[in-house]
Amino acid sequence: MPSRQLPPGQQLAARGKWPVVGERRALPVEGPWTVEICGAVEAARTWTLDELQNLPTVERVVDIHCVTRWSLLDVPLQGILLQTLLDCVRPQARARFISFVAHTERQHSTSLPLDEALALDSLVVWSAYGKPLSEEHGGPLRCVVPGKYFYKSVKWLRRIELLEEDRLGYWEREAGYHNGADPWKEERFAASGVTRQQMRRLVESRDWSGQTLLAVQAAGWELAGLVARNAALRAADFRTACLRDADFGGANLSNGRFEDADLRGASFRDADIEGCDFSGADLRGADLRALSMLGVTFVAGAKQASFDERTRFPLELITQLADNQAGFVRHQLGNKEGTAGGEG
Ligand SMILES: Nc1nc2c(c(=O)[nH]1)N[C@H]1C(S)=C(S)[C@@H](COP(=O)(O)O)O[C@H]1N2
Ligand SMILES: [Mo]
Repeated sequence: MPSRQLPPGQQLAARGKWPVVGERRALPVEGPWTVEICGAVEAARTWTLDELQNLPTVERVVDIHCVTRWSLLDVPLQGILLQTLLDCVRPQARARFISFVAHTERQHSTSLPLDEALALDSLVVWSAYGKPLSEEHGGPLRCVVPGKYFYKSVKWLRRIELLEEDRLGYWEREAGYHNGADPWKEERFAASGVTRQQMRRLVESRDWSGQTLLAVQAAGWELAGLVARNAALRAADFRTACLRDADFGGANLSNGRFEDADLRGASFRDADIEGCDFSGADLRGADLRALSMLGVTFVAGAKQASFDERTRFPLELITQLADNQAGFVRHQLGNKEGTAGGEG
């Protein structure tokens, strides 16, 4: 068991598995990997990976907390402190924010107040668990900002910019991720952008297909037969709602709250349900052939999701669940062997 506590709402990732989240690869580079520091600094400069590795390196053991609710404790890393690099370029007095930019198609980035990034002992890292970082985890070079949700840790780090004004990162801008990102305060998502009037209209129409509705507050609502195909519904609150036969096919429901919801006959086919909480939900006859099950909860204390022989559950996704969740699901499906869960 871990010696330290997990932040609220987090669970340990399945043993020995480090999930891959977001982009999976960098753009190709010619020659050696480089990283550049520019912007509000006295002496901008670029290092090759080799040159970096000849600066004073550090080894750190850090905890990783993804906003989709999985955590890894005690990850041994090797790299260099951000402070060491900044000492070389000397930030100007007007530099108040720092932006980390990836070498990827969408120029992925994230940002932090400069003083926070330094106070947290941010690292630029090339090795984890004693091995060079794999490409999917950001190799050859990524950022690790301990003490923030992992979306503040850019993979394939290519450029560090010192800024006077903040520049929102990719997830913060496109997905409404909270710019604070403190896992101990559960700063997961910025507030909902949906007005009450909009919500009333949505409830009447029952058709949310293709819409982007961040952090919808629909706890306790009567939404049977809702059609929300391919909708972007991150961080929705559907606790105790009636969602019988709802169609969430292809929707993005990451971090959704479905505790005690009535989801009989609902479809999550090809939906993104990472970080969803289904504890106490009625999943009889539901279709859970989702894209991924990372960080999904089906049981919390006495609150258990109910399955029946018509519940469709892809067996190959069970291995993505935390150990206790996987155990619970196996038990549920095992009780109905031969009838449910034959999607493996
Ligand atoms: N370049 C880049 N960096 C990124 C992301 C991304 O999509 N692109 N996703 C972030 C998110 S949300 C998380 S949780 C971690 C995932 O890192 P991992 O795949 O090594 O677990 O990377 C972060 N850094
Ligand atoms: Mo994440």
